[in-house]
Amino acid sequence: MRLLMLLSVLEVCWAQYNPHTRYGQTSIVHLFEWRWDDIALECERYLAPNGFGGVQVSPPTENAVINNPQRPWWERYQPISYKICSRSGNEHEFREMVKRCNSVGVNIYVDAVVNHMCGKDVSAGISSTCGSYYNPGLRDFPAVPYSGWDFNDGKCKSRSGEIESYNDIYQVRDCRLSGLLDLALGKDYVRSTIAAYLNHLISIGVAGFRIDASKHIWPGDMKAFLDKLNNLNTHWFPEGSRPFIYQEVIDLGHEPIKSSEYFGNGRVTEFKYGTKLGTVLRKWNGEKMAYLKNWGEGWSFMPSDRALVFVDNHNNQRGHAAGGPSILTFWDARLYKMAVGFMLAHPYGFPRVMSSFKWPRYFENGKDINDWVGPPNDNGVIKRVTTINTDSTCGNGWVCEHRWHQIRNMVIFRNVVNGQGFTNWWDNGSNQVAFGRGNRGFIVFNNDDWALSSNLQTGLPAGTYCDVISGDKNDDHCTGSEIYVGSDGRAHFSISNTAEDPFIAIHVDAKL
Ligand code: ZXY
Ligand code: CA
Repeated sequence: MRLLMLLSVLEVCWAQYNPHTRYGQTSIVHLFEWRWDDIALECERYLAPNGFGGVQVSPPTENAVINNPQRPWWERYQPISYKICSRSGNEHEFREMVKRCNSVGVNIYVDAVVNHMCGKDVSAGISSTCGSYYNPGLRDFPAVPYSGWDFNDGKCKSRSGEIESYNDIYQVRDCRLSGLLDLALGKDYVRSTIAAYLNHLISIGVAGFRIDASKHIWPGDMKAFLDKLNNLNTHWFPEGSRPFIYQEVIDLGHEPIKSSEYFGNGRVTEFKYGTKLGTVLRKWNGEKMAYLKNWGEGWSFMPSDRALVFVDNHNNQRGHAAGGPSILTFWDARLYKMAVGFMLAHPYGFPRVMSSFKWPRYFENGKDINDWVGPPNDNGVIKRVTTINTDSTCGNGWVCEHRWHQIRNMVIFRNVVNGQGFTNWWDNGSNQVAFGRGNRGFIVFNNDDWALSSNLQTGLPAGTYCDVISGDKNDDHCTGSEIYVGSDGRAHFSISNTAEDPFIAIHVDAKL
């Protein structure tokens, strides 16, 4: 009996739901389209010192070079081989990044594009990031190798061979997603080839995978290749650690395919999270922050221990893939910081922070005609991330939301309150809310059109705390505002509705 209990505890600890972050780090950041050498530097100079647990990196494989439009970001979602060779760097640079990030306790998670190869109409040749030959028309990818037998052309039952209806679960899994050649994941050869690619990355030292387009893979086929994966490299991780798995399933509740079908394989992206949080903060559809009291499963989200949560991702921030108008991004910086702050303070799910590049957003008839634009580059070569030391933000077109001090300090807040419950909720029945995390941290928001001035129970020990949104704790003083918690745990908060950042967060590591 005791042994069984121990085994089940071990299972939870080492299983595919566990991100294996180190030192009690509780979130990860997506460094979208960054070069491997820049990520290595960022791990050392910024992510490790500020408590980030890991990085989701862009797909590392060789991909089709698309010239019409000119090198879009989405070309990296059109693999043509599993050589580690992309605009972010070669295999040597990738290995150096993994080694340098692991050495400072920051994990690497790879975006794995395994549902498909490139589009069927891409022309044959060597227009690929590593010069490998491929012929999509003939289903020939000799650098893998894959041939006609390895695709679902025969299995797909739609008239065009494309996914024509998301109401037909067979089409969604067996047909082409906007022309992308659909791999036959029912075949053992394809499963083994994918597992060999992922095992290569595991041997290099990565900690897990985002499985792109998971909705388009049968859950059983997913399980079949995941079961072939090795445990994580014991040079960096405890013996018996399974790779962390989070599956990209866009389930807003309107399609027959449900996130829950994938829970057995690992975590799943909760797309309702950012869609709903954006709606609440924008005060659309009569939503208000007071309704966030039962945020999480109470909003019919998936179980917290299965959820990978985010305010925006690389698709929906530019209107792609379930990118409804409610999604908040760096373009709406004030509300965005509140949303990310709320996400990081709230115990629901495992959070991923987005880090973007700017693009020349331009709406025509409600659509951003530049939604395809790729990362900052010189003649196709991705630009380095330059950091501006005075405020530690970024230049060269990189947004670096993870370096905004409000977001960085909330990443730290989440680590400080790790393991604490959701306590001392307060709201004014409108858009002023507050909650604590046990006796470790407390956060207050004012999204109303009038000032907040309230005496609230924080649950914290008496003392003077630095607000980590308006500033930092610097040795023996606060660079922003100070909050005084009395011996009864209560404190007075005032937040102007016109404040640059209308929220305040305090925690025990920022107490004077
Ligand atoms: N793209 C534009 C132009 C090409 C890329 C587009 O209009 N696509 C047609 C709509 C289908 O959207 C796509 C979805 O997943 C992808 C796509 C894709 C996954 C990929 C590569 C892709 O085109 O090109 O690896 C998609 C899947 C869903 C869903 C909604 C959208 O509910 O299950 C895009 C690119 C989107 O819109 C994209 C790219 C990478 C991703 C992703 C979406 O990881 O999630
Ligand atoms: Ca498929």
